Amino acid sequence: MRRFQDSVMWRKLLFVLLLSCLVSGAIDPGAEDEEKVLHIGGIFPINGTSGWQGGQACQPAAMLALQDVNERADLLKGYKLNLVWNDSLCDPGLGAAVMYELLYNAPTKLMLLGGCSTVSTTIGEAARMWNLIVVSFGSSSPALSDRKRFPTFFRTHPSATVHNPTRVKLMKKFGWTRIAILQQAEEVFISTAEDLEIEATMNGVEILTRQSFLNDPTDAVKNLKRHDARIIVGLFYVVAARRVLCEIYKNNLYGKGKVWFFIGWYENGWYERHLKEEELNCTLDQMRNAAEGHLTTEAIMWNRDNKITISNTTAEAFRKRLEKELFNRGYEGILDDIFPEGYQEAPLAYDAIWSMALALNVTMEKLAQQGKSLRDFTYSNSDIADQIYEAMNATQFLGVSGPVAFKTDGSRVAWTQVEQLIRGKYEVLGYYDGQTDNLTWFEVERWEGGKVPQDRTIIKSELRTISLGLFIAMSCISAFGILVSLFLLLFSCLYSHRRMMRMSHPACNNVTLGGSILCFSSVFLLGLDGRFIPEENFAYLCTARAWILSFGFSLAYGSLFSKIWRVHRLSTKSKVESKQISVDPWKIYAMVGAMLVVDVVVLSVWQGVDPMVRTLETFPLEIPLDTDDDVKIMPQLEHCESTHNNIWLGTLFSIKGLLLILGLFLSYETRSVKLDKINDSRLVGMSIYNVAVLCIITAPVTLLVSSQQDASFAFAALSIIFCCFLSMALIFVPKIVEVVQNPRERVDSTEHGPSREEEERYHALVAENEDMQKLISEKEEMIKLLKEKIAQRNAAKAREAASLNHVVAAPESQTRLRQAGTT
Ligand code: ABU
Repeated sequence: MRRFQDSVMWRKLLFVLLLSCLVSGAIDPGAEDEEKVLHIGGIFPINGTSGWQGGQACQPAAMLALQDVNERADLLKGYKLNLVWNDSLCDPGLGAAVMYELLYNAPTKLMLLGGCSTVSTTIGEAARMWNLIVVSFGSSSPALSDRKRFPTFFRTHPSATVHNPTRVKLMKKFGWTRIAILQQAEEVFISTAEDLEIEATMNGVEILTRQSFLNDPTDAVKNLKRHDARIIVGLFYVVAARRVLCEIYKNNLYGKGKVWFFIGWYENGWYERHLKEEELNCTLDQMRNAAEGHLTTEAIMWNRDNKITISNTTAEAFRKRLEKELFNRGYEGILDDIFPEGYQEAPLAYDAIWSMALALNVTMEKLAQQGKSLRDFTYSNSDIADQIYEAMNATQFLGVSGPVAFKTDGSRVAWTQVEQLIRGKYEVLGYYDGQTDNLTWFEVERWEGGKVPQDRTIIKSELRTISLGLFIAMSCISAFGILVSLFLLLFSCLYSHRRMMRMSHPACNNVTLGGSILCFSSVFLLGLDGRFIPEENFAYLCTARAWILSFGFSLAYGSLFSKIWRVHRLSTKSKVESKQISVDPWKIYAMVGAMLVVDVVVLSVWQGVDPMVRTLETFPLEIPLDTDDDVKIMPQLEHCESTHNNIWLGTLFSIKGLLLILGLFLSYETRSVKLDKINDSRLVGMSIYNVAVLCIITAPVTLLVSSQQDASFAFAALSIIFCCFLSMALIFVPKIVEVVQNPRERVDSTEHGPSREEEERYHALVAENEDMQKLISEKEEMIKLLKEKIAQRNAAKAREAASLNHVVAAPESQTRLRQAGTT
């Protein structure tokens, strides 16, 4: 590559040294009579090694035009038009040097003819200082349409912006809404890319990335790959295009699923040439493979309807003449359809000379009326320059490139042609007229894989739903649970008069059953998801789940809790007090009601302040197994969430959690209490253990596995089902067994059972009996006391009597003693 650049440098230096000799030698030898010759200057890109070297075919075309113009007696009467030209190599510096040589060497040039955007930009900007009109046959840069910067610039070559509506039209046709741009860092391509960005964005096409390079496209192409670009518009000269193509091959950015838009003015087989000179690291086959299938857009440069044009010839006749001329000049490859660069633009060069000649002709006639001549033109004569400008602006004719007319910005209006490289040959796919937005399409495009490539990987969002089998199984068990609850409700009502039922507070049991029915229903709601509920109704489902599960819990657990609460209260009173406390159903209802009120308050505030909505959790993309299309699956899982979800859940869980812990404590405290008034207190306690333990485990685990819909649902559903069934079993199975074992009690109690009055009397008698027993025991106590007192008194009396008897007996004994002593 370095050797190649050095050789280019040497060629440029040599070129500058020889420039002046060459310019003077370029004067057409036919223009001998200087007085009768009008001179125009020409700057052609021919022998360069980069950029566009279209002068190879355009210079011969311009000479043919010059010949034709000079043969016309009605044009520029009495004058011959002469073209003084030189090669710019499509190098702006050399282009400027050629221009200075043309201007600072006699004779005076009336106009300048140029090609290649980079050179035209230089000379187009400077030409006004010499009052020179510049006409370009090979400059596509949109920047050249800026009248302020290029006030005297005209071109027969359409602006590169004409491709952009065509490209966008195709993108819309094939449904591509995301494209990338790769551009060479030259003003022509920068301004084209800018225009494309605007055009694309206006039409809803997003620019994924815009990569730029000066000479080496390696990094830029890698970046395109990194961005996963699929539809790429490439804007570069042909030498750079070959480097890009080689990188495209190396980065595997071609073939199925990739579409490249290239500029259409590269000559046929451009990707097969100069591979060695340009030291490309790709083989011919690799270049062919990478190039296959790309699309090109190009303004139509050859008149398609083959009408007679201004030069009394048809486009086809001109083509033949040009090919002969090129062959004579040594381009023998044209026999094999290998054309020199600029072959496509040759009609533009031909028509450019014609438009200059026509404008000069009109100006000459106008000047003649003013007694002036074109020979009066000097580089400081703006008057004649203005008149040439006016004439150029008004120029209209049918040329070999089609109808020639200039817009106010000096650009050419043109149709565009879309081609595709199919099996190594460019096939015309259609034409587009940007002015009428009319696309003529032949439907001959060919896509590798048989399908229009996508502009990106299609991401299909797929809702993760609860496995249908699991949902059906849990729903069936819950439905069965509801039926069992209803059966138990019936049982509770039918046998409510049995002593065993009465002593277990059927009202409380019925509330438990009601709560269980709601909990079972909530299982069904927990299993409903986006498969069954439309997105817009999902928030209602979220609300229903929260309300029904909360209410179900408060009813079922609340009634158990209130029962154990009463047991605890009774067990902590003295026997007498405890007997006086009656267990009225309203007290149980009040406690459950209080829990429901708390639920209503919390849930209402939650719903009012921060309602639950449907949110989607997304998971890493997955590759589908059943298709080789460019599709990826984005799994999503629906959740019910509020903005401050944690606060609301925390509040609700804290309240319920406290109740569960308190329930556990009360159950433990009353574990060995046996009360007649509440005969199933131990079973209720066991139910509470069961509910509390399961809830305390389930709530956090369900939150932890919330991203696994099946596990989370199964865990929650099984806990609810298990809690409900176990509580129902603990409370009702002993009662059912009792009813089954003693069916007679039911008959007795229902047919001859005591009436309410009898029952009250019984209670009164029991109370009276207890009072009497108390009285008796008091009396017995008193009797005992009195007896003791009497016994004490009697004992005292006895002692008194005994002492009296002793006193009376003493003299007698003394007498007896004395009597014995005297004797
Ligand atoms: N069609 C050739 C255009 C070359 C250029 O704009 O420089």
